Amino acid sequence: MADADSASEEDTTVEAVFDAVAETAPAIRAALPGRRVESGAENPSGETALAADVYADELLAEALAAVDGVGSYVSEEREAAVDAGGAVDEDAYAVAVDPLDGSSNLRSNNAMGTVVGVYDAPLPTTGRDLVAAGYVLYGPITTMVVADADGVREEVIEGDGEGGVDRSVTEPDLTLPDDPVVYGFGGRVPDWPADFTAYAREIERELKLRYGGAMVGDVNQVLTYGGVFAYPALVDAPDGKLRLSFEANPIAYIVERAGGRASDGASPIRDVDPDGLHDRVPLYVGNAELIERLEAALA
Ligand code: AHM
Ligand code: MG
Repeated sequence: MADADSASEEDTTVEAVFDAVAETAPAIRAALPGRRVESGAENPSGETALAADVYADELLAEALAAVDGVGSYVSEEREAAVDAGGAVDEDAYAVAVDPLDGSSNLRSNNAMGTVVGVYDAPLPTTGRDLVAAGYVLYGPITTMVVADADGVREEVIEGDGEGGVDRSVTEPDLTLPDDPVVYGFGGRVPDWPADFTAYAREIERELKLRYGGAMVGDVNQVLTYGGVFAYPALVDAPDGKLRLSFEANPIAYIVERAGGRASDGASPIRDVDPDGLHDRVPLYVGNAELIERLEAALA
């Protein structure tokens, strides 16, 4: 799908993907109060899924697999890709989704999100094959941030989950502020490697801590105020916690399109070549200068 002739077709599919995500968001949100309990199942990363994770995955699978030009639906909640017509159309996109990112925040009623990456190749592949990425943030307001060939925009999404959805663009050209203000780092401090701890000690003297435990919420603060978010390599988990295809790559694409940088500690996230769909990777994103210092600290 890389040739110039198919450019408008690409745009139409990307647009249709985010139309489907926007239309699903109010229903996912409306379903949260009754789905704070465990589903009884584990996801492919070995974590206990909540009923809300499972339901969000089902709604998104149905909506995204129905989009013309989407060949496969790939989810953090599923072992394997769902064929959405990809077998008959080799030009189709693969859409990778973390249906409910940060869902452990549901019990304590804090922010969560949905993460979406649109890849121009079957997964697993690198983030260089992303043609667009976005996320929905279920905060006090439901917002959707979309990064594509045109740049990054923020929309507010309103709706009651029954079908009708109102969308309004609140920020047509989202870029990282030059002067960083906030930072948020995941994992327990005693589990951090010494070189990352030394970097964190510097950063905490310069910036203000903002950590909410949902990557989408924490990255959205970095995009809003400038700064750095990390879920670092841990001593006993050198690949960190976040998944490359569903979390790190889409967030890397968005932050880079907004003028920032995204690293695995040594190289751009989008250069990481995965072995499997559910591979994990350390993630460091934010203002370029802060990510360059991070890479120097870990070198
Ligand atoms: P999830 O997709 O299963 O919810 O896990 C990912 C989340 C991220 O949103 C967040 O950055 C991280 O897990 C927080 O982990 P912790 O609770 O260990 O700080
Ligand atoms: Mg997640």
